[in-house]
Amino acid sequence: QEAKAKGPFVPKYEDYQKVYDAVAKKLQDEDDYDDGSYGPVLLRLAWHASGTYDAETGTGGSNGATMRFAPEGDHGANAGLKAARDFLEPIKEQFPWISYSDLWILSGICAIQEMQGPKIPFRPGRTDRDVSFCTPDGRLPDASKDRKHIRAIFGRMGFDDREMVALSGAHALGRCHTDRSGYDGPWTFSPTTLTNDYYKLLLEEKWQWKKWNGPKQYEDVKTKSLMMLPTDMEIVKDKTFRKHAERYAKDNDVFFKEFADAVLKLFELGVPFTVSEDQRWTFKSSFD
Ligand code: DDH
Repeated sequence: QEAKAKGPFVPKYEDYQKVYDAVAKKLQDEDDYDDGSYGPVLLRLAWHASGTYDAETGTGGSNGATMRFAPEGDHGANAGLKAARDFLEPIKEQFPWISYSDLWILSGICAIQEMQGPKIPFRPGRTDRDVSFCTPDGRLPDASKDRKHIRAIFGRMGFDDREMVALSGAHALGRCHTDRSGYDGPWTFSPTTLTNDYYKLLLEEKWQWKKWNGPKQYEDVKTKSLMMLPTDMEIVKDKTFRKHAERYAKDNDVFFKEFADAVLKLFELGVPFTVSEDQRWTFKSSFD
C-alpha cells in the first residue's frame, strides 16, 4: 500500500494537552519559588499579555507575545514577569511548534486549573509578532488609582463592572514584591490556591493604611500579614462593584463560573482565530 504523503505538522488537542502536562509537571517540580509555586506569576504573564487590548483600534491583546521585546517587557507593570517567561523557555524548546503567544495563554490556563481553579477552555490561533507590534506604556492598571481608572482601563478592553470584579478575584493568588511593583505581601492566606477568599477578606476584615516608606497600601488590622492595593479597596467602596463582591464572597461556585467566563474573554481579546467558538478544548488537570 502506498504511504500517505506527509504534510506539515498540524498539532491536535492531544499535542496541546502534552504542553499542558509539561507545564503542570514543571509547576510541581519547581516548588521552591515564592510561596511554593510559579502559578501566580504565570497567570500574571497571561493577563498582562492580554490586558493591553484596545477595543477601539483592535491593537494589543495576547496575539503577538510582544512582551518578549524591550519596550513592552520594560514597562513598569511588567516588572518581574521575566521569571515567568524564563520558566516557559524550556517548554518552548520542547514544543517548538507552539507560538509563544499560545504558550503564555495555555500556561495561564494551566496555572489556574493546577491551583484548583475552574476549567478555562482554550483554542489555539495566536501567532508571534515582531517588535513593531509592542503596545504603548500605560494600558495596564495602576494600583494607586481609583474606580474611574479601573473602569477606564477595563472598559477599554470591553469589560463591564461585573466582569471587572470577577477578574479582580485573581488576587486570591500570589503576592506583591517590593523589587517589582514596590508593594509588599499576599492578599490571602492561601496564595497558591484559587478561592473566593479575596472577596471574603475584603468584606470581613478591617483594613488600615500600612505605615511604611513604600507606596500607599492597606494591611489587615488583625494579623498585619495581608495586603490590599488602593484599587482592590475600590471593589468594596464602590456600590456597584461591592454588590458583585458580596455575591462572590457568598458563593464560590458563582465566582468560579463568572471568573472562568471573564478570563476566557480576556485571553481571547483581539485574537484572529480561524477555529470557531464551539471548537474550544478543555484540558485535563493533573489531578483529574
Ligand atoms: Fe494583579 N497585581 N492587578 N491582577 N496580579 C499584582 C500581582 C498579581 C493589579 C496590580 C497588581 C489583575 C488586576 C490587577 C495577578 C493577577 C491579576 C501586583 C504585584 C500588582 C501591583 C506585582 C508584583 O509586585 O510582583 C491592579 C492594579 C489590577 C486592577 O484590576 C486594577 C487581574 C485582572 C488579574 C488576572 O489574572 C485576571 C496575579 C496572579 C498576581 C500575583 C503575581 C505574583 O508574582 O505572585
